[in-house]
Amino acid sequence: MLAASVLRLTLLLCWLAALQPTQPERLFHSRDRSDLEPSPLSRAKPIADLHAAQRFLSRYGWSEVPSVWGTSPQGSAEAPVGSTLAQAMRRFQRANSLPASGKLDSPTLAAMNRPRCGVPDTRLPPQSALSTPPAPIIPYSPRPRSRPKRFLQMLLPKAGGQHEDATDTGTSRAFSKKTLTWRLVGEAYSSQLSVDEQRYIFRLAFRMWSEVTPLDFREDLTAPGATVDIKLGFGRGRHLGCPRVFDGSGQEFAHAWRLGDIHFDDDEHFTPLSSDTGISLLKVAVHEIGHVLGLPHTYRVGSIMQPNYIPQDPVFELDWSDRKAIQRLYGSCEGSFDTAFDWIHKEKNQYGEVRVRFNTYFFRNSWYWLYENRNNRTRYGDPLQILTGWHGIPPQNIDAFVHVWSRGRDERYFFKGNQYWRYDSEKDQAYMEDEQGRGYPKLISEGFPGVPSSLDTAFYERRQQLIYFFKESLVFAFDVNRNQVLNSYPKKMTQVFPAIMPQNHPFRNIDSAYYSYAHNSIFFFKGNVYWKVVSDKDRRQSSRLPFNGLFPKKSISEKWFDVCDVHMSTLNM
Ligand SMILES: [Ca+2]
Ligand SMILES: [Ca+2]
Ligand SMILES: [Zn+2]
Ligand SMILES: [Zn+2]
Repeated sequence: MLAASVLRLTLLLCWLAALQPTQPERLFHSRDRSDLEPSPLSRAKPIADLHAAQRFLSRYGWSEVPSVWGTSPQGSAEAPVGSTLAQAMRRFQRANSLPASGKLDSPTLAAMNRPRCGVPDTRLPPQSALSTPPAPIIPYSPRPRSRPKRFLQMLLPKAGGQHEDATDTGTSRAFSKKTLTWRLVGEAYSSQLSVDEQRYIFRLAFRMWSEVTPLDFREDLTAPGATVDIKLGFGRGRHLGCPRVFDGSGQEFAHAWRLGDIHFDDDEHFTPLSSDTGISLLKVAVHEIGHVLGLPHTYRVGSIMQPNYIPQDPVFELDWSDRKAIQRLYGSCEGSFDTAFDWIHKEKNQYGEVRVRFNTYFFRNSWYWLYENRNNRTRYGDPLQILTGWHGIPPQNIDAFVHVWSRGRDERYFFKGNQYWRYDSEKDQAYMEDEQGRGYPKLISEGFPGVPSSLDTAFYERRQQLIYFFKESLVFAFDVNRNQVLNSYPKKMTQVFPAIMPQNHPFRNIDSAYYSYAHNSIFFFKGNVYWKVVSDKDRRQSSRLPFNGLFPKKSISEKWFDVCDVHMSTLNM
């Protein structure tokens, strides 16, 4: 009896202990993953025979009669036969660099079974038998009989949200606004990565496109769903009420609707940034966003818009062709700069020889870009905040930068308002005080007597050992050795730097005067245009050119590429 009640008590205690959430975390994490999933992982059926290959060619736009999105397995009734099939096969083989036999051999099957995006590859000519959708890159049924209404809204280009692009055979569409909103749909998170991880990856993917276009992307968690421009979600098989059914793990990993939504097949093994296994969610997201923005597939090596997933190191960039393609739709980035300069530094190589190197920087508001002259683009991942890259100088709206650089001197100065800061390039921070123990920042009027405050810009002329300071329409030439403005100055900018073509001159208030070591020339920036100053080399080639003359203005974006703003919310990624 006693033994029985002890046992009962023990059982009760055990039961109570089990009820108490002593280690719920451990329990949760030790669970099998299948516990967390509504159904076991399903696998895509491999393409193994002619019938399946025919469906593949139709589904991805290679046959003459495009498959309708979400078609039933009986869709093969529409599929082409005989020579048409062989033609489609040959097209597919050629695009995949395979011998164009038109026959279903094993390399062709292997190519068809590679993981790929669900957006069809080719734009086929409209079929009179079918009502062709207005955006043929993503074929869909114009009369989806049984589909809920919201799909129609999702599929159809949004009214007023796009414009026709004349350069691209008139079929291309792009968003007409500059700031687009996006959201990872609440009921459609991936079961594989944390929600924060998913949102971070998408934010980064959008940022990569904004780094090379005038577009801005903003995550919007509050607006009504219908007003969000791009909605992203994960699903398996039949998902999110989408007419296009996912196929299980393998083959199709995602699809996108132009000017609309992006779906990811959650049966795929999506992996975060640091992983080198599975399918990089970042890479897939960048690709699908490309579709939403209006880019079709290309088979060009290196492009993010290739239809197949190509495993690479986790760090990747948008290829030159991707950047040019998106800029054909949305234009290139325009904008004025506060200042631009080359940062000279000396480097010793392995033999102890000193080499002079330089980096080009563009400053705008509180951001800066490093410009890669060799690649003719900004560094991947820029802009960055001035605050994080430059220490001890004002974090925004720098007026000017000057590097006084001669045999005995090596001094770098930033100017803002009536003050200036000296920058210690060794310590990578602004000096707190000078050799005499006087603190920075200092007044421009003290350090550079005769030079006005609130400068427009300045640059150092190394051979003459002069700093040219610019304010409004005036130029002040400052002798750094005698520490004074030359007697004959200030002068009119038009006098010191005469226009070659009459009236083609900034006249006053230039943003930046920039000596470029990459071009061995001085450039004046104002707004989104520049004037190049006649160099010695120019005068050797054409002696009639005036000394320091200004060539006619040109657009900055034609010479310096991809200096693009990103949305504030993605500035610190
Ligand atoms: Ca799949
Ligand atoms: Ca300036
Ligand atoms: Zn794609
Ligand atoms: Zn879908």
